[in-house]
Amino acid sequence: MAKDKILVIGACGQIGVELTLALRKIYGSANVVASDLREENELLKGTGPYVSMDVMNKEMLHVQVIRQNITQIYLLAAILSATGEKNPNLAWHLNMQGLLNVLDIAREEQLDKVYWPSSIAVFGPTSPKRFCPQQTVIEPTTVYGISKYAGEFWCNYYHQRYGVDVRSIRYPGLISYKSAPGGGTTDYAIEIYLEALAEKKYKCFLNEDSYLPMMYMPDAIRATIELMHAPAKQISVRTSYNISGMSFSPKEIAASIQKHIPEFQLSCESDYRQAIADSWPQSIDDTVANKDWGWKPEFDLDKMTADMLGNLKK
Ligand code: NAD
Ligand code: AKB
Repeated sequence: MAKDKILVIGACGQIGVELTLALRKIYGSANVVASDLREENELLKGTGPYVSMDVMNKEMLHVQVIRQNITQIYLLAAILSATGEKNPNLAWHLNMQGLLNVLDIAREEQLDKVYWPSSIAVFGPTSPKRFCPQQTVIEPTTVYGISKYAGEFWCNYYHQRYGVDVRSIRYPGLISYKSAPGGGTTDYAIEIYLEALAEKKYKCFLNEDSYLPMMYMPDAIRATIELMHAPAKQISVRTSYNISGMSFSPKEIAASIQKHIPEFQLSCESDYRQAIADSWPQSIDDTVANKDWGWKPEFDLDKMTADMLGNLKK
């Protein structure tokens, strides 16, 4: 069997940097090619091969896949919820065409596996607010959510029709300290830690009681790798899996920070992102991911806060 050779597209983003480093530990540095439109991220420099590439340029992507003997693609390039609402056409175009380019090449070159993340943004105001199940009413109201839901069905289609082994997770809002977030509604939960350390206060763009599903990056990276390593016969969902980490509001994350920085103060002034947050569920039911491939989160809010603050101080 051919050796695994992975291409990560969007490797310089919030997830891409950490996922690329984790994959390089598993598969060996030379076997994980990082790629992005942007300049190579500082944390990736010297850790393995890097190519500058636009996922919208299908020909160039195809050449790279053949030239580098790629067997798996992790596609992370996308426009997230808040930025998407500012430029809906661009978000739709990148989020759809980027995925279709990758799925087509995976089919033509008979790649072993493809990973593509969806989001809790597929859910809309008519979905259940609490413990939102895997299969339910799904009527997204953001362009980002619409593109993710359509993407899920393209993944399912390429699997059913062409046998492409494409796997996907609906990530909650991800919190991390290594690379900056890319324009999401849940980004406040990263900014709050940075401002707590720098200014001892933070003005949040969501109301203090806006509950959202969230996850610490180490759990998200582990979930991704566990899903990709699971035997194909265990994967019953070819659209995208719900996974859950934790749920909290700005008021609760502030209280968790105050256990370490008692003088920290939260104020709130909601903007256009409030409507996006209000359209999403507050918590997620991940029973199916747990049953199929054993998913279980490790981090709760207080454990994440201690780890975030400890690492940011360093
Ligand atoms: P990000 O914005 O931080 O990173 C995306 C990367 O893609 C950037 O480095 C960007 O330069 C690159 N990119 C953009 N256009 C490109 C193009 N045309 N060609 C090549 N690269 C391009 O995003 P992220 O937070 O790392 O998210 C990665 C994926 O995970 C996305 O699909 C996103 O929807 C999904 N997701 C993220 C979260 C989260 O909280 N971060 C939650 C749910 C789902
Ligand atoms: C966003 O807020 O857009 C992302 C997501 C939940 O997909 N973090």
